[in-house]
Amino acid sequence: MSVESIKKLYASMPELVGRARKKFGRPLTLAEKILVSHADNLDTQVWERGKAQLLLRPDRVAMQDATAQMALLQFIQAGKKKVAVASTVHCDHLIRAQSGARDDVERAISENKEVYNFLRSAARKFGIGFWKPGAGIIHQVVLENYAFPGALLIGTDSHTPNGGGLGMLAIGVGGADAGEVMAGLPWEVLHPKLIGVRLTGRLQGWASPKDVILYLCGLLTVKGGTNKIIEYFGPGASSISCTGKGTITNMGAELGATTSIFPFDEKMADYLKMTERAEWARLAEANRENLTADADVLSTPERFFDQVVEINLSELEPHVVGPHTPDLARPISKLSAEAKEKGYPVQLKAALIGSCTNSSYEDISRSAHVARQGLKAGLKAKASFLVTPGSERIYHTMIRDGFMKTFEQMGGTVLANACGPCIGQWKRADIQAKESNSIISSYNRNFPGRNDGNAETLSFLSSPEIVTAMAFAGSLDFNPVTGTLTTADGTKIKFEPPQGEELPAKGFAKGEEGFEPPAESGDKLEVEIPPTSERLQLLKPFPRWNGKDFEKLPILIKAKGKCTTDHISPAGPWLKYRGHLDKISDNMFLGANNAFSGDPGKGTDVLAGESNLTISAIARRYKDRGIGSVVIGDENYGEGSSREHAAMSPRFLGVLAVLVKSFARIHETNLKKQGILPLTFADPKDYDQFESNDRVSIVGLSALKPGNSVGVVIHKPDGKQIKINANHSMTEQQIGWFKAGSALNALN
Ligand code: MIC
Ligand code: SF4
Repeated sequence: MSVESIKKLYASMPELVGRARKKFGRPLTLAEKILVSHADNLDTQVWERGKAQLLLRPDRVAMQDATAQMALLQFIQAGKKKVAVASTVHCDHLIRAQSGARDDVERAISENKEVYNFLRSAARKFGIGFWKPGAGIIHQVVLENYAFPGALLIGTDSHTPNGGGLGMLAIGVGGADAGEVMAGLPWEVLHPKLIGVRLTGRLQGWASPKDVILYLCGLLTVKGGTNKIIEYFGPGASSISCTGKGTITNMGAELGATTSIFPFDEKMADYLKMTERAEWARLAEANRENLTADADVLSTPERFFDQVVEINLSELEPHVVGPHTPDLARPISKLSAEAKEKGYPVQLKAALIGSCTNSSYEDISRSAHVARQGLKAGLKAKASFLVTPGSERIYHTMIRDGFMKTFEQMGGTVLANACGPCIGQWKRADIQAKESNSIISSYNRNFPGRNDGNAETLSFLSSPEIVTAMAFAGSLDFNPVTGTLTTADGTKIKFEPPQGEELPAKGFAKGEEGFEPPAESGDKLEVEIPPTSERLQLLKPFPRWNGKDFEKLPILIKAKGKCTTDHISPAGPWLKYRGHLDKISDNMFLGANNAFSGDPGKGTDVLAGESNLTISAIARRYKDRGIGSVVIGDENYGEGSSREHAAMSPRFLGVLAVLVKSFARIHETNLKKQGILPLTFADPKDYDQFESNDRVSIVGLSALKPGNSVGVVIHKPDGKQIKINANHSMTEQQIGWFKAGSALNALN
């Protein structure tokens, strides 16, 4: 961000915030101040939480390599010469963790050459900054270089809210949203409701910022934040480091929240100064009033938030969540008994720290303090111990301050500054295929199959310091807060609570400069896509709606239980096809549980009566016959990531409507953007009415209006018809996308 653009935003805020206060007739929360300061038109905008669509002007767009491919392919379709908003691409998701940082980055560069060349050439041509492989994980790099209090950023990754730790609204979106904003359009989002979280007290002992969000995951559940912004405040907020705040806002994605934010404070100013942005800190200090909530909001929050939660940090215990979902939370003191009761494998095969969520200097120094205690007592890690630094700065500071050596001495491996095992880019040799086993990490996601492609891996999440202690124990049956470990000579050791520093006393060490600026003028530059590429494919527009109702469609799959984007479009080995819609579509629903089949990812071609086929194979057969299909789903369908492949593949393979009990925000928008009808049952119990051989009609489509319900007819094989109602949340404009075949078609 240039200092000029920050000055410009801050100069505009007092007037806009003042005008909004008058318009609303009340004081404002911080999130509201930032929203009104980024309104496309403050006066014509309707401000109704949970109802209105906001049209906003983001300050910046960030894209990671796995989603940037589709974002840029869609931007190219819009036919613009240059991006209209400051934007960056970050190469982090495609690096596979195998044998350590240096080798892994080199291997990735050769394996992903075509993709990196495409991203680099497109970035150069269209005026986008490019962070090369190994430079760091998108959210850390954004925090270190671009995030600033009061800003609005959108990013093609669900953990973009990490920037909320630095007082900004940073929001995860699909690639189509990013493409449109880069093309100069305002960004549209449902006006979120507001949850206020009031923090008091101060974290003690083993408790860390991670525990704030793990506790909240248990309290609010993975659906609890949908279409809501979580705004933290209260005296406890300023006791948490800036990067600790980032951990908390990052993982707000696990609550399904639109984003999370902390108010500007000294910790943020310190972090800005430490990352060579003292001038930004000074500007923010001068604009403090607009970077925090109004006084009345702080004193009587229940009048201004839709929901208020109180957390006393002094009483917060370290937590562990999982397996399989981040909202299965308990304090660590309850873990051992629960593991035994539920029959989880107690042995821990791997302990992993770092990732975009938890690789700050504070995290690493506290973990190293635990590691040193174990080493001093003569212990070595019993589980395989992997460390993922978030950025070049962190990596080199870890070497300089001796943390790296400590982790290696305990038997750990330091991986590349990239997503690695967090996104399934992890080549494990320590377990057999489908072997049931437990692992623990300081990451943010733990859906089945997420880390190693094995749905039988039970993945637990905790703070990095707890994970480090657990690496020594190699067992879920250990509570480092109260328990002891026995060393080789029989002595017992009890760990002291971790100690660390929030920021490095000597400043951050500098790594390699991983940034490549765009060309002055991109007019004569070409975007590199080899015509025979297996990794990239230019997009063809999806067909327009033919104006007719959907008649008697087969059900492609009835997803049962949790169906995240990892179930719909798994990552890991499939990441390599993120730029090739046809190829990646072979992964469609591979992880999903089908109510009509015993095997995940499998189903029946009901037209041919043939079972045990992959869902994508069935969809391809229907498509060849020119027949569309519907998908039925459960609660919070599409939870998890921002990957729009989970909407594009179904669209590409002929899915016309997705009918579920409820949707996760980003996925619902992605479906709308790609021209699929996203519907929710008026009565969730209707989910039970759908059987394998039914056909489904969706009727009255030409009368589609905002707020209207839609008729659905279930045709039973014996000719019986059941009529039910479904709702949609489409605006007039979004109905236009549906009719045009996609949002992009509607642009042209
Ligand atoms: C994730 O954490 O699931 C990812 C991988 O970062 C995704 C994006 C993707 O699928 O590329 C996300 O969170 O949006
Ligand atoms: Fe990468 Fe994992 Fe962070 Fe997603 S959550 S950006 S995969 S490190």
